[in-house]
Amino acid sequence: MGRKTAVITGCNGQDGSYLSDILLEKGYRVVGITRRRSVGGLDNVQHLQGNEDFILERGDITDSGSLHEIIEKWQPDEFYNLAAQSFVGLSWKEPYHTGQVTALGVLNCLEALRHVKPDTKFYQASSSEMFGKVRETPQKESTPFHPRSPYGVAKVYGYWITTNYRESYGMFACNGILFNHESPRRGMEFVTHKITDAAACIKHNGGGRLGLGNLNSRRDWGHARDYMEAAWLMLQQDSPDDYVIATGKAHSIRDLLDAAFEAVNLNWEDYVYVDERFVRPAEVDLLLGDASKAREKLGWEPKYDFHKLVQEMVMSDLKKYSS
Ligand code: NDP
Ligand code: GDR
Repeated sequence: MGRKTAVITGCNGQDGSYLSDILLEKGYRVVGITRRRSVGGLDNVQHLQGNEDFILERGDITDSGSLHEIIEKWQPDEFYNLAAQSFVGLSWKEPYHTGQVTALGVLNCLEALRHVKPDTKFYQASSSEMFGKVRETPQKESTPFHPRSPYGVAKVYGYWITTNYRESYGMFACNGILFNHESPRRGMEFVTHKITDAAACIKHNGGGRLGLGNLNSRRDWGHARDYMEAAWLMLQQDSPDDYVIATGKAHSIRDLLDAAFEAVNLNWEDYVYVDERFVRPAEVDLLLGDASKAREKLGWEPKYDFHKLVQEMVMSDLKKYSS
């Protein structure tokens, strides 16, 4: 068999950039889809520019014609749909846009594949946010959904339409139900990077303030690179299925503050205040995943734990300020 071609939507996002790295290391040709932007660059895939196996195509998952054309042109073996309006907080301010991209965008990908190349293996970036107001702890593949944000609701649609195309058309379509995963490539508005960046900035400047929302919520945080290895593994199995990917350990925002500020020898309580603007209309209090199925069937194990993850992010932010 010749080398494989993979299409990745959202390739300049945190996950898309790690998945591009992983697939290129495995010898794939990677076709990354990005939207037009007025200003600013493709920071997360900057290091791949010039690699002849990494091809950028303009496209938008709300524009089905662009997807048809790219699939027709590249005839992918695998298609990873990572594109989304992925920020939960914004989804209350832009619920319609979130639905168009995060829910109906998935349908556009599936329809384009069904018409043009239905044997392509499909990965949908589903989310632990679907569990929302959790019915059991830890959450596993069989746990019922109760989303708590327009984002979570949109992801539930994406999950079910992926399942439906598997059941209706026999497509090789998988849902990765991924719990929070972070890295130095994480967007700055997510709480992990907001905190590690602030710790580094306050250390560098000798002072500053950090406004946050709810300090009591708990999340199961892992590293994006580990989680993208799991996404790849899902598409290498004999049959399509859905998998929870998580570390099995939950920490609060306070724990995150402890770890990040400890890494720069500061006490976060001297700098942090609660800013109501970051408190959400409905909160997900606790997410904790049980990834037993992925461990058993995929042989997947995370390499990073919470402290190693926070340490890597703080060190990367410190480097940025001192350079
Ligand atoms: P990011 O927000 O970093 O990346 C999302 C990417 O999608 C960005 O590159 C963005 O492009 C692109 N995008 C947004 N709208 C469109 C559109 N209409 N057409 C084409 N591309 C678009 O998210 P992550 O990398 O963190 O997450 C990847 C996926 O996994 C997302 O679907 C997210 O919802 C999901 N997920 C993430 C988890 C996490 O903890 N990180 C956990 C569970 C699920 P641009 O750069 O132009 O904005
Ligand atoms: P989340 O990530 O909503 O879990 O979604 P985020 O980092 O935004 O929030 C985590 C928790 O921190 C609390 N919080 C704050 N959050 C932000 N962003 N900013 C703050 O100032 C702040 N203060 C407290 C939040 O209320 C929340 O409880 C992420 C995204 O990557 C989704 O795309 C993905 O599906 C889920 O993880 C799993």
